[in-house]
Amino acid sequence: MAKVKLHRCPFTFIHNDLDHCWKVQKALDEQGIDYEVVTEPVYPRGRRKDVIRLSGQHMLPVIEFEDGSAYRAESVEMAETIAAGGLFDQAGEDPGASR
Ligand SMILES: N[C@@H](CCC(=O)N[C@@H](CS)C(=O)NCC(=O)O)C(=O)O
Repeated sequence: MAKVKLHRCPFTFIHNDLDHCWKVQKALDEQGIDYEVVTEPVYPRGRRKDVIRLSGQHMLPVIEFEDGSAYRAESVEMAETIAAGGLFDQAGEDPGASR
């Protein structure tokens, strides 16, 4: 299976569902999806240049596919999509479509 990049906040030590990035990371783990973590700066948000380039907005988490496309939605929806096995259906989609 293709590897994805999880662009997430730097608070990687928080392992509970109050953290939006962890929620999505946990879903990737549970599905056995191979991923690389890319930690993004907290402030200023304008420093998240890759995130903005990929998804047209600055919120995290964002998943980057090998084809350079990205997936960003509310973290709950992202986690549900991943849990349902639908992550790779999002590749090549407009990342703003479900924001
Ligand atoms: N409601 C959003 C919240 C996402 C969110 O707040 N993500 C944090 C990182 S865990 C973030 O990007 N914070 C920086 C900011 O608010 O600019 C979701 O569930 O996806």
